[in-house]
Amino acid sequence: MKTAFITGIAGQDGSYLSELLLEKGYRVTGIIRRNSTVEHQRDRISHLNNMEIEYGDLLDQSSLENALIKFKPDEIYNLGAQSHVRISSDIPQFTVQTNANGVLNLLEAYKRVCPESKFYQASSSEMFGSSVDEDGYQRETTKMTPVSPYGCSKVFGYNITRYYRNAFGLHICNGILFNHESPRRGSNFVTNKVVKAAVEISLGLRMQLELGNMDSFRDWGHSKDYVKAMNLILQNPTPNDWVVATGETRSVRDMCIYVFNKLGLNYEDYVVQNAKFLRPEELPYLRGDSTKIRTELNWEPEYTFETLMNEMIEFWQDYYKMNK
Ligand code: NAP
Ligand code: F7E
Repeated sequence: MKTAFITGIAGQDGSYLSELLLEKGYRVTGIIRRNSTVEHQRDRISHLNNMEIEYGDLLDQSSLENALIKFKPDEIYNLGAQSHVRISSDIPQFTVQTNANGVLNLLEAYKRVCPESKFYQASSSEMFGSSVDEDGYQRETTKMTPVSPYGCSKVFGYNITRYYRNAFGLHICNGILFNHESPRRGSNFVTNKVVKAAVEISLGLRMQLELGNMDSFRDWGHSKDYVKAMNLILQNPTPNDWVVATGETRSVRDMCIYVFNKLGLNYEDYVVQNAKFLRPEELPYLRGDSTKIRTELNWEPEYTFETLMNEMIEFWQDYYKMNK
């Protein structure tokens, strides 16, 4: 039985990855942060049994070392992060400490305690920032010109993991994942914010939805498909870096049109812009070329944009049926 150790285990991806690895027969372990209210902290993983979870923090290296000594993992998935791009400009230092120094803390603990394990780093398409190749895609070779504290912190995580791989011969891989969503996505990210609000409007529970920039484009996939890629990436005998994306891009406006139409509504009657949701610098366009992982590791997403959105709509409709 293989043991996996996951930081960010109670986050969106951590929860789907835990499900996948439990199904595959792994022993699943991880850390969660201390929080002043414990009630909702494990909501995304409370349906899963047999997980071994300790308190720990990417900012507290002793907690990372203790966890690795205790669990002796074969595979480490570093998913813990301050993952909200707009909020990263409100709390830039915390973002960089967690997403950059936190990676270094975990790498040092890993190198000392269990260097024979494999290490997955959750890198992001936000690292490409304003760079787009001439054919309109971002891929493994695209220049990285990040446009947010979050993007800058992830570029550090990407470079420092590559350094540890090259310098110390460690089995470290980066998944450069484009946006991926699900009903478990935090509802201050745009997909779940739009779907939740549109369902509430359709049920007469609210009148309006305030958004920021509706003309930025994103390549949206489903978290369930993307955690399969994370696991596949660590099974490849040679460590490497991989872009994971659908290859399709849509604007926030296109997404609103789809979701509101599906509920029999016209988004223009309900959506207004509020400058507080605009970003100091916007990343206008993301579209990933995932040819490498598709051809070399046979990864294919099962969800389409439409099935992803439909699942999220159904989730909120069921939620309000149960919580009238
Ligand atoms: P998420 O739902 O925000 O989960 C992040 C997790 O990290 C949360 O459980 C959070 O715990 C934990 N965390 C935050 N600060 C921490 C710290 N100092 N020490 C330990 N844990 C900490 O994000 P996600 O969507 O699952 O994303 C997973 C990873 O993939 C992140 O690294 C993200 O940056 C990266 N990524 C995501 C996407 C995407 O589209 N979802 C795309 C590319 C890359 P709390 O609840 O206590 O804050
Ligand atoms: O924004 C626009 C916003 O916050 C998407 C993270 O998982 O993916 C995610 O980062 C777009 C942006 O995700 C609102 O300006 C308009 O153009 O859902 P988001 P993100 O910033 O792309 C990357 C790959 C990650 O790695 C990150 O961890 O939607 N937008 N109006 C809005 N966005 C939000 N959140 N709220 C609005 O009201």
